[in-house]
Amino acid sequence: MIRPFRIVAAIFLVGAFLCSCSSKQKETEQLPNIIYIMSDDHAYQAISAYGHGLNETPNIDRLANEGAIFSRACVTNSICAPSRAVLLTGKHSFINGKVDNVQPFNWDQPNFPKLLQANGYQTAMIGKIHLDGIPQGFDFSMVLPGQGNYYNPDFLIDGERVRKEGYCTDIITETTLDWLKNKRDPNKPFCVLYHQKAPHRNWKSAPEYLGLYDDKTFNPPSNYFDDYSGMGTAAREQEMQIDGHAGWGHDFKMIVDPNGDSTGFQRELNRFNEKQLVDWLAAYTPKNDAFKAEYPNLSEKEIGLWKFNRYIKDYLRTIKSVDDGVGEVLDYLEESGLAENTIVIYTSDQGFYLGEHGWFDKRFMYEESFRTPLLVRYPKEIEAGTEIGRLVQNLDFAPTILDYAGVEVPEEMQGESFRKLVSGEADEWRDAVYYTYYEYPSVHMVKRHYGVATDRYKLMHFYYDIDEWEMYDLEKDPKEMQNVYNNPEYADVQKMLHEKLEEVRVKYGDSDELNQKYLKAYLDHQEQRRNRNNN
Ligand code: SGN
Ligand code: CA
Repeated sequence: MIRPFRIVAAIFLVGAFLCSCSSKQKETEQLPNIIYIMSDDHAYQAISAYGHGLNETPNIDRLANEGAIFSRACVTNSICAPSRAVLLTGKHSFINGKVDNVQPFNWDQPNFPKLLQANGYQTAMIGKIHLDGIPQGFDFSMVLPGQGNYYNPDFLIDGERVRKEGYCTDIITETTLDWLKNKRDPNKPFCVLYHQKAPHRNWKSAPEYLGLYDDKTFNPPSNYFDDYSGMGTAAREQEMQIDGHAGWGHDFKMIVDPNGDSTGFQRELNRFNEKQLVDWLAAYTPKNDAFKAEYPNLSEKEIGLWKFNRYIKDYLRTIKSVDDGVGEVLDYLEESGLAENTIVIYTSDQGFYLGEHGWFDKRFMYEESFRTPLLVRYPKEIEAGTEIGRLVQNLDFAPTILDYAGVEVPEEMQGESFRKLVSGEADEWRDAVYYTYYEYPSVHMVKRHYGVATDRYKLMHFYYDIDEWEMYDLEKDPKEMQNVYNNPEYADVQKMLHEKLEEVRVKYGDSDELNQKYLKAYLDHQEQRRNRNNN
């Protein structure tokens, strides 16, 4: 005979077992939070985890040490606003319509934050978005209008313009932390887009880092004095040389140039408060005076090297504040117990030239601006120290984030979720990516082009006012110094790349007709602007 208390005990035990299972299940089914950190123009060469030895970014490096680092993450269109439109929509520029910094962006189209919201997420957008109109898909938004300012910037808070005293990078970090700590609903999963303006031109450092690297001399990349003899017309005709197109005032922070002429930089200091101005002048005046005293005796090469140093130091100083902010956010996740269940992504809207080919800026499909840094930490799924060398693209962010959040990825999104790639479960991955660039004629004069990249090769077509092909073998020529298009040794590769290019253009829905359509819209827009200015 079974005694009643045994039956009760058995029921209790089974019940307790079921209960513990379902609470475990609940735990594993808990939706992850997402912190998507994007800076503006942050070259992978300036993240110490990438091993270039330029600077130290201990906090961003934590993501690589505790998660994954991608060595061949790239963008579809290496310029700011289009990159952000691709991030939000998961569609190529020629499909979402935001092909360059001047065309309007249609916020009414579907985007991943809207889909997260519809699935119970709380969302926020803090920092630079560079897309006109009130951001859609966010419970809270505080964005810089356009490019924004480094010092005492204006913000649009849910659409209302407010000036904030202080340094832009710090304000964006503080606002993000405040939202995480005090504003969000702790019962909902969250997704916050934490977007820095830094290290965008013109690289104004925080007051505390104005003297950082003063005691150091940086060597430029080996192709800093490139004469472009192995490249094409587009490389020769750009306007983004540090030693050539960067200005004494705006870029090199001189109020009076070495020839004694006013640079106009003084005007940029009007935004500073008294303390900021005093600190700024105390830091720059002695450096500028010392250079001007030496200037008459310097060779052209020495001046070129000085310019590189002024540029890279200012650029890296702004990154120091970005890295500090990442550290504060990661510390908060640890302290609050959120770290385990929060996916942290660090990336940039594109890469940047740190003197390679003599350049600053981006836009080209050459490696330094085509690629972008990408680091992802998610302890539940990603092993510490993971390295991913496959071609992932900013087109993949929307589908990846939706995948992690358990939201069905809409058919119309063109990227692929890299969730399984990074957790080590994917058997297959793409072998080619597609690239387009449209903003020409414009600042920096990088010609219109499109192209295809595989793990080893790249094929690009520059069009509109030229018709030139370029092809590079990244294994033999990682710095892309020698165009091998029409080199008979590469005849088979060239044929293969043309086929691949055709394949990706068909796959994503691009064509010469679309290029003509966007070209016409761009030229019309320029003409309208000229007419407005003349009237
Ligand atoms: C500004 C910069 C350019 C930069 C574009 C686009 N000039 O015009 O150097 O290429 O933005 O950058 S500056 O006078 O503002 O410094 S983007 O990141 O917004 O695409
Ligand atoms: Ca940018």
